[in-house]
Amino acid sequence: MIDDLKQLNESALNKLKELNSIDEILNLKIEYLGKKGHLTSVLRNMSKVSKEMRPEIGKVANEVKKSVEASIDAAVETIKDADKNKSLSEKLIDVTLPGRRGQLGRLHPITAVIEEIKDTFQRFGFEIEEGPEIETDYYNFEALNIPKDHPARDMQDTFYISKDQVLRTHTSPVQIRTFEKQDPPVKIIAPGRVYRCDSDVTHSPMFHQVEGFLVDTDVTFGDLKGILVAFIHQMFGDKIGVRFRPSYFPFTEPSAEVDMQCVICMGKGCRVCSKTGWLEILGCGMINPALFEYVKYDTEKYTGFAFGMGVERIAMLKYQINDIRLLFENNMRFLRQF
Ligand code: 2NL
Repeated sequence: MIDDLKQLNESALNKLKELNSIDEILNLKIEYLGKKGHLTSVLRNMSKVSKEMRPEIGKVANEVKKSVEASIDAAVETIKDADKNKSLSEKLIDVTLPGRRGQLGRLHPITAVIEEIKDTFQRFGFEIEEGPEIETDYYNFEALNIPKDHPARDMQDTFYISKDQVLRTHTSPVQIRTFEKQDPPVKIIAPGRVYRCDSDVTHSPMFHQVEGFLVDTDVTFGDLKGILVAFIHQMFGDKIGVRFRPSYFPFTEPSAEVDMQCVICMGKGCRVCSKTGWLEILGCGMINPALFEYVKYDTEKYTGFAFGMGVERIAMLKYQINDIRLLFENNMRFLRQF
């Protein structure tokens, strides 16, 4: 029996050498050491052995069991180690390589300028209002005192959606809508997209406007001048000169255009300001009382001022951009400069 056990040991170890998968090795373990395995069947003959021999055989059987077990465990470990080394060397990571840089986003220059204008007026106590980009003829023209035969109403200048609907040509309709739902005092900034049928180096069919207005008792042209000069100084520095020139808008009376000293040549005269030393930056005026009739404001009690500016024009002056179309091409090499 001792020979049987030794032979069993040897055959198990020989077979083990041939195996190279963990599954096969575990099957071998069952085949030799399992309940119905070879070792058990050898030991079944124990009853035929003399009592004196039994302890010796038991000892050998134990040794064989331990030896086979140890060899099997070692073989399993070897295979596991090899698998691990293989997967480590395949997925080799070079920890000294520099990391991938995340793309940092930034504001579009138009957005940045709108935010700056909004911030400035919010500090002066103005609130922000927005309105629809598709407007009716009434809000875009009629209630703003723009008569039926005014050139702005022409198909050449305005995008008509239907006989009565247009893409708003200015943000002024927001002001009418605000007047309708709110009694004075009102102190509002209305930023947004507007549309005009026009396209060249300084005109885009879609552009951005910021309009502002203030209605209260005792509002004067002096209040208007004070607010706008403070605004321009905030945006372009308080050394810059500002002047008001008489002008005309259907919705304001009196009206003025506001110039600031050229930011490029500081008033000396250059190509950007056509040698005048001045740049036009916004339009403004005292709200025409005719508008108050539409929204049932008491014209004896209230006066107001309003102003409007083109955001693209301000961005072009601030960042010295010479073609408006650059602002809408979304060329990353252009946008990354701001
Ligand atoms: C410009 C000039 C201006 C206004 C806009 C306005 C709106 C209402 C009543 C009175 Cl509801 N005025 N808006 C007034 C004066 C000038 O814009 O050059 N914009 C780009």
